Amino acid sequence: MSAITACRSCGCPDLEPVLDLGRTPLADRLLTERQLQEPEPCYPLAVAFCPQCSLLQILETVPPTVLFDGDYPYYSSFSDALLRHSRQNALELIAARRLSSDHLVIELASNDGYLLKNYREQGVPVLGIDPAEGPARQAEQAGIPTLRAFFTRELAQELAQQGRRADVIHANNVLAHVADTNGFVAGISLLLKTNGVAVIEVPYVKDLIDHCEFDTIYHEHLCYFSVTALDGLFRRHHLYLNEVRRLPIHGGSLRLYVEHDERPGDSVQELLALEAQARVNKADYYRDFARQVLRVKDTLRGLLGDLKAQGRTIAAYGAAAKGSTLINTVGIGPDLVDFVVDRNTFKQGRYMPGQHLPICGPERLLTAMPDYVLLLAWNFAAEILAQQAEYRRRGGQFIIPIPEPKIV
Ligand code: DWN
Repeated sequence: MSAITACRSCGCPDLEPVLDLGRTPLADRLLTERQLQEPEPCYPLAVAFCPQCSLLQILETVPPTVLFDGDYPYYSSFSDALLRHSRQNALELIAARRLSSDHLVIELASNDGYLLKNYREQGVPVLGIDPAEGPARQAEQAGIPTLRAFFTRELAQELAQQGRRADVIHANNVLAHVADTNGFVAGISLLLKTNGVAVIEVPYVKDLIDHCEFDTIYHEHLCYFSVTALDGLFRRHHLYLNEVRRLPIHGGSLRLYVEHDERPGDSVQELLALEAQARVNKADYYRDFARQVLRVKDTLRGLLGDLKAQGRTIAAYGAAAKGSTLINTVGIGPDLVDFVVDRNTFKQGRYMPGQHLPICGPERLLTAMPDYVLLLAWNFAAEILAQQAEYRRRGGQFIIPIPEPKIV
């Protein structure tokens, strides 16, 4: 573990502190019963802004081999909304670029094959790259060839030398996770064919700040990107952001279309202008964030405390990484919440980091009928509330914590 002293992207040493969330456990390190007895490592979680390239970032770097080991519990395929989102993305690219058996689509951080399976179904050759053993195994079982590896400049070089350059590279929710930001982008440049496109999704920092999504800050997420910061990062590697779309997924994301040639569409200029107007590229845009976070934390703690004082029972939904930041920074332990439910079977039977809340299957909501359910996976509120129609019909209520705690 180490703390950076200069910007992860441009190397500027004058990082300005924005928010300090204290020391927290690793958000996806769900504990087994035996591990509950062992000391749990906690790491500083502080956010800073780079005044030179505008990148928001955390200071601590936990080694990737610790974060994404054989126990990594995140499987993309547990959300129907995410599966639909990914399928649309693949089908659109197959049509737009007339992809066929003569092409190659490579996904960096391909997880359980949730996206590449759509290309495979249409006869387009694919290669997944992912270091996390469990999801990679699942992908291979679904017929997706998967290299168990972290994507680096060196790996890109190796694949390019083997003649395995890509027509399309996908990199969803991985650019922010990589410690060597520049090496990763340089690798994309090496791996992408001259007329290929890299389609990259990242959570959008403007949504994070505007909707107070502080729980999406944890050690896996090293960077929080604006279009301004991304534009500079890609240019450094002679890659160009030619189109960008805002998407609702994960609380607000950007989908970037990056190519070797510069031919920017209006969408890039529009978002750069929006960011300049909102001052996303200035430190003062982030100054009030820490105060907003404190306000949401106090309101939520107060609400849960009042409900408990009235004798109400409370559970939580979603053993999400963001849920770990929320419960550990707000201080939501077994005195407030009895259990967490999640439909990822790998997570069931384990315990949330730090607060050690037990994780069970969603059917527990109907058997225990807690009065309230704190929705830790608030980014999938529509999907989860629809699934839990029966719990709500019987009188159960959800608490949505972000951007402002509210009962629905
Ligand atoms: O970048 C990352 C993002 C994209 O995903 C990672 N580093 C880790 C992960 O973050 P997360 O754990 O906060 O992601 P989710 O997808 O918001 O987590 C939702 C959780 O809720 C999952 O454990 C699955 C679960 N779930 C469920 O039990 N029933 C989700 C849905 C939609 C459901 O219906």
